[in-house]
Amino acid sequence: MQCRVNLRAKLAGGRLLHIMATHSPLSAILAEEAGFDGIWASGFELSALYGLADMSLISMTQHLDMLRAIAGRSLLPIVADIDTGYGNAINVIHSVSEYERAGASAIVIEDKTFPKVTSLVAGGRQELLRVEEFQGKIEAAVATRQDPDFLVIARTEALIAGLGEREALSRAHAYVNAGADMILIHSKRKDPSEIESFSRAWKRSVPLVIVPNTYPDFDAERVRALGNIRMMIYGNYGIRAAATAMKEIFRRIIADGGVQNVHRDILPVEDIFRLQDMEKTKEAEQRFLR
Ligand code: SPV
Ligand code: MG
Repeated sequence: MQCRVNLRAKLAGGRLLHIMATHSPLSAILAEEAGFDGIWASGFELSALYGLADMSLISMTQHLDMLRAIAGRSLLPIVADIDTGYGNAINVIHSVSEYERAGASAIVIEDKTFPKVTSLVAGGRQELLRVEEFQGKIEAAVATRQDPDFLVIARTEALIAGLGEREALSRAHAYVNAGADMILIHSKRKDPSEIESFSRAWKRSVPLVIVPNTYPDFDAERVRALGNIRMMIYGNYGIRAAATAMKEIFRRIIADGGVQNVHRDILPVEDIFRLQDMEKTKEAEQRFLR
């Protein structure tokens, strides 16, 4: 049996890791084939898949079910976006054991209050937890994990909430002191200035994670130059890519009055059979159906 790639070992290799957002096993298979280092089990993407706002409306069970399905079809390490941890430190204890058992290699937990509001929406209500309370949640996550290689990544939304770099740094220090393996620093500025400045000011050995959704020009070369960012999560690119393709093809089918043109521009069904592992199923039919 093949084993899942060890994320902590991959990080120890020293390379900047590229983690692709997914919302389904199919998108995870495509991310693996494209060559990503890991998968982001994104709360935003799964909410969007259900046609819902990313505001703690998707339950832990729904997110876990999808993560299990993804883990069943990809051996890439999965970084689980558990939002606020579904409640207080007691909820975090329950979620960490569930996510670890489901096959996640890491969780990202953010310092917002439950229910959360998605980070990037204009005018979003962004309320942060007291530092001590969030430290308790990190400590609960660290104490609960069974596998020492399971990463607990603390995400501060201080910049998203407009509280500035001092507050972001002070929270990041407190979260490292509570045992976080990495710090995710999120920003919704259209340029990477906040992230660059935070990264330069960050002197701890614990590495940083970023989600360059609103500052897409910040590419791997620029990120590597800073030296302490070790993971880039492409936070909503899976669902946006899927929606872009569906929107355009659906529009053309209506405009053309049929599928006579679009069929040339989309994957043939044989490619979907391959993604479904149809060959293996046919072999099993030959062998077992009598
Ligand atoms: C997600 O993908 O669910 C994220 C990233 O948390 S963002 O939507 O940019 O906050
Ligand atoms: Mg999220």
